[in-house]
Amino acid sequence: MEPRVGPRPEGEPFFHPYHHPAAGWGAAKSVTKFLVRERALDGPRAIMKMNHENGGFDCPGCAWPDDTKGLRLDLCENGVKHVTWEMTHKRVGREFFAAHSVSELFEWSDFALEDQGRLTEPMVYDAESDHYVPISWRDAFALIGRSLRELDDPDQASFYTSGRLGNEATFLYQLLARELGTNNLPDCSNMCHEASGRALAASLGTGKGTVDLKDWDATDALFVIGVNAASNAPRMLTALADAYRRGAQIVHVNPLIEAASRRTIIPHDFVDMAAFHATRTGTLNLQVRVGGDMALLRGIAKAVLDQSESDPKALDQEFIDRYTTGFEEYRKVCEATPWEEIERQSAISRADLLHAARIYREADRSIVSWCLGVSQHEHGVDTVREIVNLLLLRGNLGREGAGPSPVRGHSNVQGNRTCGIDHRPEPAFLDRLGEVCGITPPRAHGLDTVGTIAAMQRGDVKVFVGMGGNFALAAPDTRATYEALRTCDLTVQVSTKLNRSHLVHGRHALILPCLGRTEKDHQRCGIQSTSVEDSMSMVHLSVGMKKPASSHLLSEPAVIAGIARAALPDSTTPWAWYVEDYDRIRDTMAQVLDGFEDFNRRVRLPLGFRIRQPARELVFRTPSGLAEFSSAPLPDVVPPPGTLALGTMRSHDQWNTTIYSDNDRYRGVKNLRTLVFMNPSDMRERSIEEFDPVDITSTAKDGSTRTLNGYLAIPYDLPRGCAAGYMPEMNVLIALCDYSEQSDQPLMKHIRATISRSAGPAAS
Ligand SMILES: Nc1nc2c(c(=O)[nH]1)N[C@H]1C(S)=C(S)[C@@H](COP(=O)(O)OP(=O)(O)OC[C@H]3O[C@@H](n4cnc5c(=O)[nH]c(N)nc54)[C@H](O)[C@@H]3O)O[C@H]1N2
Ligand SMILES: Nc1nc2c(c(=O)[nH]1)N[C@H]1C(S)=C(S)[C@@H](COP(=O)(O)OP(=O)(O)OC[C@H]3O[C@@H](n4cnc5c(=O)[nH]c(N)nc54)[C@H](O)[C@@H]3O)O[C@H]1N2
Ligand SMILES: [Mo]
Repeated sequence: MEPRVGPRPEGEPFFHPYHHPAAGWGAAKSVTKFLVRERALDGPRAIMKMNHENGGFDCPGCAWPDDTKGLRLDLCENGVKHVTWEMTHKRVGREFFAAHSVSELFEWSDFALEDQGRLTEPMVYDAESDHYVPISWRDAFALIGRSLRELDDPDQASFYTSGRLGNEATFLYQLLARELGTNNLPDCSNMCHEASGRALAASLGTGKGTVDLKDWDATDALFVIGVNAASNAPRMLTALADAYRRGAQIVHVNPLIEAASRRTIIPHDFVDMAAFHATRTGTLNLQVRVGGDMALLRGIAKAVLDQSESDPKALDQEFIDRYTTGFEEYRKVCEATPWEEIERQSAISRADLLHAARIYREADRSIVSWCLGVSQHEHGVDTVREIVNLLLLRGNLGREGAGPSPVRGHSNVQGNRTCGIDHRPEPAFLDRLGEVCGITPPRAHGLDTVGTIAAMQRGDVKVFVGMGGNFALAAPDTRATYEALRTCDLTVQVSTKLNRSHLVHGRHALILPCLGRTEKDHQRCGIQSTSVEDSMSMVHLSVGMKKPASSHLLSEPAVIAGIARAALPDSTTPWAWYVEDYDRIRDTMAQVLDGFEDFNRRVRLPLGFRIRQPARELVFRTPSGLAEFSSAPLPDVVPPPGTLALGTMRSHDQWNTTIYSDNDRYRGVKNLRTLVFMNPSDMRERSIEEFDPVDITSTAKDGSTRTLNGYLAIPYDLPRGCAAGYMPEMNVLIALCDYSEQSDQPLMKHIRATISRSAGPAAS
């Protein structure tokens, strides 16, 4: 049994469906409790500086863009928690590590590990005592440098990025890897939106969405697919409520009816708060089968095409003729897909599909927005391409209020890719990088997240560097990932807080503590700022304002430069000079990266700048030079008899592997994370009652099975044949070989599972 992830519950497991509006007083109460617990009572002062038009730091929470109206204090419960989590007064020093061995700490919950507070000084693993002991920065860098230099091949090292690394550090990090000679740059995006990037690039010649918040403000119909916005992008609630007030249609597509699809009270609407006045945030809910989104989208497209026979305005034929290719083939595929198949695969009735199609047809401008409910599937790429197909039918691209709008996760995950974190880099990018930086970048594709773990298993990766994140816990196949990390010669984790990845380590291991985004970054030429890019391609500066948690912390650029200088003694890259003044990094980036011309000036404009999106201007960098319809066949996603399609997701009170409590407010759950939400009929069929302990067994593509015992069953309103539970606990069930052939993403939203009543006790 794996150690517990969440804290020790404060009471008995509790479940009762939640009927209050999202955000509002529930959020305010939860924030207050959290501020008190973290003893971060200067939190509110810091929060006033967050996401500010001029200066201030970027919320390290999600990648939802800042409100461009400037005046509103646009923040959310989870953003506040995220910032206070970093600003906690608690500290982990050398005494802590002296008092607790690594084996002891391994038994602690993940909550308890992070709850110890901020890391304060570099530590190295001492195998003899099984403790982490202090090490100087210089010796730490020397150890990494030596380990990297001793490798037979630079491809024996792998450099992971979690999506909050700022753009400047990102650029230095990929430069380090490529100067060493490897494209092994796995990142959290490999588990997150890889499918979206690949699909958008294939269809439109850009890996990103094309809309911004102004478009959200102007659209007539919003389709929100596979995202739990109230918890994971709470500032979207503002946009949804505004859209509803304007009279826009808002269609939510999700197996679960999530809080954001109902009503909200926006915390910064003080009058609404005082009056308990809630605004609706949805006009139609479609409870799609897990993995059934492509069928649903095809159903809408088919209805629109049917309608076009009698109503020529149903399609934007002029747009289709002028800007797209592949339409006739797509029309044929839609015609050839029978309604019965669409209904069976999507679990949505034809009547509901026609209703959604009418909304889409009657809207002048539509936006389709999506997140992990779409991307973390075997057919994630085809599904995102189907989203684009649907948009193209009515020319919903390249004009105000219309287009695709993926919701990114980590605050700078999009910027990481823009700035070079890519295990499959474009040759043109490598050419420019080589030319400007005077290096010879490797050309062969590198390893992604799953590829890195598999290479460790084979003994092919020996040095692992984690630049933020919690690789051990976030990656699939927990037990296999642990074993893989333990085969490494050296594991290095650059982190702000203690986590599982420090305790699942190689023969040698380092914990390198770094500054957080809220903290002042003092370098030779003064206080430094870093830039980030949000979900809508806006790039802006972030400047920390807090005194660093410890005087021994280094910034991420300084850590990377330290490693580079030790690993590449003959490097002509001016690593130390770059770190003295990040403007110098930005000047180099301006020469290498598309859309970053005049970077230093433009990033200092009050709201930063938007990276040009060719597809937004109807310029398509595809082989045909046009937007390309795709005509993929519908996959069969109906689970075989007796099995369920089990998806993993976040609770309200967690940030990926960081767990704040055992509660999931909007789903009505308290004091419980080891649960599985099931359809009541599926429970009855298996003689399972509410809170019964159950065993969950997954079957992988290679036929191997994995089991979690003693999870508690919770009856929930979701389609038959579907079930859901929490990440990261359920990563135990996802085999390493269970990744999408289209995107290489682990199948985190579709585990083939059987569930039965346990003979044993409940998991604790
Ligand atoms: N507070 C908070 N904010 C976060 C995060 C966090 O952990 N906490 N994580 C950040 C990160 S890295 C990311 S990537 C995002 C993640 O944001 P989300 O994508 O919202 O993340 P999940 O919790 O995985 O929820 C996925 C949603 O998809 C639905 N779903 C599951 N399967 C399907 C399906 O087959 N079809 C459809 N249509 N829907 C489905 C689930 O019911 C759920 O509502 O949030 C970011 N923001
Ligand atoms: N089963 C399942 N698994 C999933 C998912 C899922 O839906 N289901 N979602 C996947 C997704 S979308 C993602 S993005 C990944 C997330 O994977 P990761 O990004 O690897 O994980 P996080 O939990 O976000 O990382 C938390 C850690 O980051 C460190 N940290 C925080 N702030 C900073 C900082 O400023 N600098 C540095 N250097 N470190 C910092 C802290 O030490 C903290 O412990 O998980 C993936 N795993
Ligand atoms: Mo993510």
